[in-house]
Amino acid sequence: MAQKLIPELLVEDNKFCPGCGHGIVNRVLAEVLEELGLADKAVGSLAVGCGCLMMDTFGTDWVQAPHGRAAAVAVGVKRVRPECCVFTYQGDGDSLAIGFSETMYAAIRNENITAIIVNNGIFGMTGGQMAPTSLPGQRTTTSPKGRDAALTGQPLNIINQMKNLPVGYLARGSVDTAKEINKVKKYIRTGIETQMKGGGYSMIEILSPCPTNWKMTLQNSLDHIRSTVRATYPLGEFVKDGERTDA
Ligand SMILES: Cc1ncc(C[n+]2csc(CCOP(=O)(O)OP(=O)(O)O)c2C)c(N)n1
Ligand code: SF4
Ligand SMILES: [Mg+2]
Repeated sequence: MAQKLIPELLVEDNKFCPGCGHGIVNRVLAEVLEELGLADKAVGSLAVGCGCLMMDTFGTDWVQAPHGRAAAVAVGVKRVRPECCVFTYQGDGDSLAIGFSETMYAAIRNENITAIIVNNGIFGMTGGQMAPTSLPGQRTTTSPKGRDAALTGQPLNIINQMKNLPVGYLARGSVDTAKEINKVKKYIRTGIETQMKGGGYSMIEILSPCPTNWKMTLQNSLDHIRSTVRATYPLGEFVKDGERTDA
């Protein structure tokens, strides 16, 4: 019988909806931590959102922060246990709405942690409300006629907010194709390596489908990321070893 190559860190099947991008990000993160020999040294910080479902299924140590505060908690853990690999795992609503201040100040202080932000353009867990990342015209339960950018502002591009700061590593990936998933893995690996060599703050934003709240099939969700979402949120590495790659 074929061997199942599942990382040992994935101790149970995930609890996400079928087709959710969180499951892919979980898998890639588990592979990176194991390949770098960090599985026993990793401490995750999460707060609210569908990502929290991984607390039961992803076998690292976890700290549950209040809504939005995962970065502040991760900073505390890293400062007292600098030998640990400390990461946040958050959705766009949690990290960029109520948690925007904590997310930004960890970057402004160039704290030596790795932030993973799963951008599905919506508040997934609570039923599909508008997030700071929702696209203009995007229909959500709180913008039933489509997001009006004149009223609610333009979508928040967190990499643009951070890329002029003295941070270690910034990248944006997507799980919409196998090729991009491989790049997400490379980005997460580089972010964690940056942290472990004391290279400062690293953040990897990952475009991800929420077929349930987008009310789309998985295929249409992936096509939508490729055809539309990526135009607002371009993919690639933006800061590496503390240097802008596009400067
Ligand atoms: C103090 C507090 N206010 C509001 C909520 C409701 N809440 C739960 S998850 C969430 C945001 C989820 O969106 P996101 O972070 O984008 O994660 P996703 O589920 O989309 O992955 C909110 C506002 C809460 N749990 N606690
Ligand atoms: S609601 Fe959306 S983000 Fe949450 S598990 Fe389902 S597909 Fe994933
Ligand atoms: Mg979200």
